[in-house]
Amino acid sequence: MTKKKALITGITGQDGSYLAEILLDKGYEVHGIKRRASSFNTDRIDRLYQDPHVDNRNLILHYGDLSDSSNLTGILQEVQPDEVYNLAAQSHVAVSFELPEYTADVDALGALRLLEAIRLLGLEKTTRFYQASTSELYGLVQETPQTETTPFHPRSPYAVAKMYAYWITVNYREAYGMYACNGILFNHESPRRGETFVTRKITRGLANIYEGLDDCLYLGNLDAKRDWGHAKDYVEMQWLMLQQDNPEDYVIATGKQYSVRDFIECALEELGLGIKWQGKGLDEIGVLESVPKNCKRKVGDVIIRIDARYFRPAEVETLLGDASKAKKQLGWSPKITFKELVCEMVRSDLEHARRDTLLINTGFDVVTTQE
Ligand code: NDP
Ligand code: GDR
Repeated sequence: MTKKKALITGITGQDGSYLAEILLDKGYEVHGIKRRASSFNTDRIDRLYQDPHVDNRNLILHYGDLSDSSNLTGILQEVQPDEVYNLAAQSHVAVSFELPEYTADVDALGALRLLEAIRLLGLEKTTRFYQASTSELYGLVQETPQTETTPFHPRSPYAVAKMYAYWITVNYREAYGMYACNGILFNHESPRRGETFVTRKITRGLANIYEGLDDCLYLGNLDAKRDWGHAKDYVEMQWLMLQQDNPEDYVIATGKQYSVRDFIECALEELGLGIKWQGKGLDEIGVLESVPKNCKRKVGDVIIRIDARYFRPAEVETLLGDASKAKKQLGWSPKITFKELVCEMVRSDLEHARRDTLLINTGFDVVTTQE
């Protein structure tokens, strides 16, 4: 039997790495697009690496970029994939205010370039397409919880670009009969989450503080509320959406909401640290109230401060998803709880911090940075 072929854009990112793993487990031949960079950018998938000199590889990487249509067309022509997962994006909401045009090019037109390449190559009846859509589309929310029918009101260049990608996916489905779907995914995290998203910034920052590698964590809006799930649970859904009789769009969420502050408190609990919040607004601080024996910090240390630079020109204050349609039609429900997610991320970052401490203690130079 011939193997199914999948092409993943954004394979080097958080979701791409988990999706590649599950597709390889399912027996797919997985092709991924990686960007040319001046240093290695494949750490999340290095464990899956297969030597290009070996025959019958199941994981094949191609250099590419969503801003280059000739490159994308060439890869699609060569691979002739059964399924395309478009996960590549400039995915940082705050950064999109600084790079609005680039974000539009990659996140909006990138999806169009792929769809158009599929169509021009005559693959529109054979290649299925998944678009990584986002709860950021809801932005200034019109109803709670958000479902597939909740109106959109994007609040950032990122979300506006993703709104184009959402609609162009729907349009190619309607216009050309393509099997093309949007997964409207709410925030999902893991130990592989990029270090500048708030969850990973918190778990990594607090682990470094615990180990004495850093003094203080600087954050923005602690009262923003999100519906946080685990990336592993969510990539299974991305695959399921392409295995149905008919292409449809689905919300993927846990249906539970926590604030950034709740996330911090859960992470502190896992570390055995107690803090008290003092002050208000930009002057709010988190002061250590209790520390376990092996922690390198002491009671009274200020370990959290607010920095205005982390506030966005337009904020998404609250998101909460209703994934009833996915539960009913696809039989999906998330398995990993909020607490399990936070604990897994904290434990993983504590391990990294301990490795760095070991290196420092044996004379190596280790620099920890925050952004
Ligand atoms: P990441 O930021 O971890 O990964 C993004 C991927 O896109 C990386 O592989 C990156 O490459 C690649 N990429 C960026 N720009 C380009 C480009 N110009 N051409 C080709 N590849 C590019 O994101 P996630 O894995 O967290 O998210 C996956 C997708 O899902 C994204 O589209 C994101 O917007 C969307 N999404 C994510 C959610 C989440 O909570 N994680 C929720 C809803 C939607 P490199 O490694 O070289 O930087
Ligand atoms: P988000 O994720 O914008 O929801 O987009 P992020 O983790 O960046 O922010 C979540 C909330 O936390 C607040 N916040 C901070 N955020 C960051 N990054 N850094 C801080 O220091 C900080 N302090 C407070 C933010 O203001 C925000 O309210 C993610 C991305 O993965 C998108 O690609 C995806 O589409 C959405 O999730 C769903």
